[in-house]
Amino acid sequence: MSSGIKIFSYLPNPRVWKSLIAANLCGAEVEVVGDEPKNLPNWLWDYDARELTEDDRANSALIRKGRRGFTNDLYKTDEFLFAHPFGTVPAAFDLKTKSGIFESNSIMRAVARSGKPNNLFGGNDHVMASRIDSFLDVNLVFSREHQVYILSVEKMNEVLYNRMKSAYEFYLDGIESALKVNKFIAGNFISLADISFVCDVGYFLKEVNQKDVIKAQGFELISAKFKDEYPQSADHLVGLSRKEEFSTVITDGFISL
Ligand SMILES: N[C@@H](CCC(=O)N[C@@H](CS)C(=O)NCC(=O)O)C(=O)O
Repeated sequence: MSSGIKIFSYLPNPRVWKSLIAANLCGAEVEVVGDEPKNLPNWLWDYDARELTEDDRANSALIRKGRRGFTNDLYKTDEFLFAHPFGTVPAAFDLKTKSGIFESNSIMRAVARSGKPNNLFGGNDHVMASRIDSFLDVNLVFSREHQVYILSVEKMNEVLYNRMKSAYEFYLDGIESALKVNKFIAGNFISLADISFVCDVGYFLKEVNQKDVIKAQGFELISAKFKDEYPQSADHLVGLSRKEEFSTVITDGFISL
């Protein structure tokens, strides 16, 4: 068992919440370091992440062009990029080995594996563990489409909109079907599949905050009829978000169904 996990990220971040919720459910140790999104260009991205000093700013070897979600230059150490070859946040480290763990679903899985014995990730049941991973893989595709959609929301076009709509329908059709036969997404117990669902679908429903921007460009909110089209998913989302392990992590008002 590892000694715990440290996560560096912009905050608040639903992708970090996945790990914090998992930690609450399995008693794992998770430390979070970070700042508001707009401030991360003023941080040194490193195992010992911290605000930049004048010397850091003068060190051109640290400067990397933001590639996904950041347009400014970012200051990342070589050690950070060795541990995190894709250079993204949330960026997690195993506290004992300093090994890098990236992708929010994988970080959450590492947290679950580092906690007290639990079956959030499927435990010793390899088939169930793989089934949970299957849900997480589909969730990542949905979440990646969402990231592209949000980053381009002010310059919407037909192709982008239809890609998002189809990723949304694909993921939620599957979740709705799964919830028709089981109480939880992967089976009859709570798993990482449920946690990623709450964080990523909850995040997607914030689309409503962009209603005017989307409508002004001639498009409708993709999630406008979420509750009617996906009733089991909506109930599951609300039910889980009210549980203490979730509600103490999720920012107040995030899930407003
Ligand atoms: N699918 C990844 C998304 C991570 C990601 O794309 N992070 C972006 C910010 S939203 C990033 O760190 N970009 C760094 C850069 O632009 O260099 C996850 O779930 O962790």
